[in-house]
Amino acid sequence: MKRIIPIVIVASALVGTAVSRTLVLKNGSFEDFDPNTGIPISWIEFSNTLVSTDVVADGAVSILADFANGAFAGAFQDTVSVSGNTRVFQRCLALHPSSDPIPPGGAGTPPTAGIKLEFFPPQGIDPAPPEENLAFDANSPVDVWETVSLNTVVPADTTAARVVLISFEETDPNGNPIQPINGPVYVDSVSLSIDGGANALVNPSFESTLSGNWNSFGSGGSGAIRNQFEVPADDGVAVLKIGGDFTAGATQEVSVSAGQTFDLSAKFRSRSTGTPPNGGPYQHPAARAGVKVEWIVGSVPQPNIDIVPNANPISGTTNAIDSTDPTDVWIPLTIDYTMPAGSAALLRATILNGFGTGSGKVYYDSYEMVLTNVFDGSDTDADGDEDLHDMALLQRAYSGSGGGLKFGGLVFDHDEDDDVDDSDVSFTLSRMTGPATP
Ligand SMILES: [Ca+2]
Ligand SMILES: [Ca+2]
Ligand SMILES: [Ca+2]
Ligand SMILES: [Ca+2]
Repeated sequence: MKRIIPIVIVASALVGTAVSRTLVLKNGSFEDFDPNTGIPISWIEFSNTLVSTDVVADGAVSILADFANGAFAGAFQDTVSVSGNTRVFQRCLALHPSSDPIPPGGAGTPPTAGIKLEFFPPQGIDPAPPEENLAFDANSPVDVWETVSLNTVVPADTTAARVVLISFEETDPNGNPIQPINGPVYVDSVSLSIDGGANALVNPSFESTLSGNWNSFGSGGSGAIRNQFEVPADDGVAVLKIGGDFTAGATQEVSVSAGQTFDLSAKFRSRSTGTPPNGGPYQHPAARAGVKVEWIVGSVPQPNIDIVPNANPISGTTNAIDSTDPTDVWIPLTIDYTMPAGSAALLRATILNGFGTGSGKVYYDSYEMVLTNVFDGSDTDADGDEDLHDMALLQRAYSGSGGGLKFGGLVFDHDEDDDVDDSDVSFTLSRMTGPATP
């Protein structure tokens, strides 16, 4: 179970402005490792990417991705799930040695190494339960339009809503329809007002073809279709007809934001003429129809921030090195990415050596990844507090004004000037919370 990071949306961070930070990457200096295997704790390695004492930027070991035979080599760590507008900032040091550097690649694709930020479906951010008003049933009068409405507020973390016009039909234990067979239900004049605005639905009166806006659902021949002439429309000339022996209806998705008022209504009608299931009254005592909303948590951003050429380039981001970079020096790599509005993802941090032809070694050390504007202060272990555990790292990361960033400093460098100095210490100390869970 991944920890859920509660998202507090604050004015977007600007360089030079003090911003709060949460460190979400564990063991980024690779100092904790299994002595029998050389695999660093909290990391999943591939192609024998193990700790090394050959060259080190912080502590006693780095991690070596040896691109020896054209296979990708590296390691990754799944961190936390976040939703839209969260800023993700990664920093890592990489070195390729003059004794076995990244090769130029010859006629083939030049090999590349670097850090990646990969997006997977969010974990632990579950959509809020659906809400519904199924007020139309066998007791509703026939041959007149009845209004069914649902008035609610968009729940937290929600970025989209699926409006559902539905006829809910019970079945017997074998999944067969229950007698008496029901007649269809007709729908017209659907209205969705978000924060009191104009109708947010496309084709709300079914005057146009349904394809591309309303999606029919239902099994066993049940479903929703556009209909004219069977009943007089409430608006225009066409209505939606939901029919068949099983639960069926039509859906349409709209973008929403948490906290917005959500006022949905639609007109429902059944008819006295004809014979079920194609006509006749909506008569089954257990059947009911109405409006429903299913809440949707954000979509996963695409594509990943990768080391392959021209992969989702981000302004201000340098996340890859190749044969043209100097050898035997630690080169800083960064990814500075803000999750798009309406998105959500589990964030995977990856180091990687590969892509292209040839072989070469790359060492990595001092890998940090922070979220900004999630926690007001310096939360070094993503547990939602700033306590003495967090303070213990401040002393280690202190570098003084202009002193550069030591490993562990990224979560404390609130003014983003690449040091941890007295102003960063003041910012941090004034935001002590004590332990969130004693
Ligand atoms: Ca290290
Ligand atoms: Ca209509
Ligand atoms: Ca903490
Ligand atoms: Ca600073």
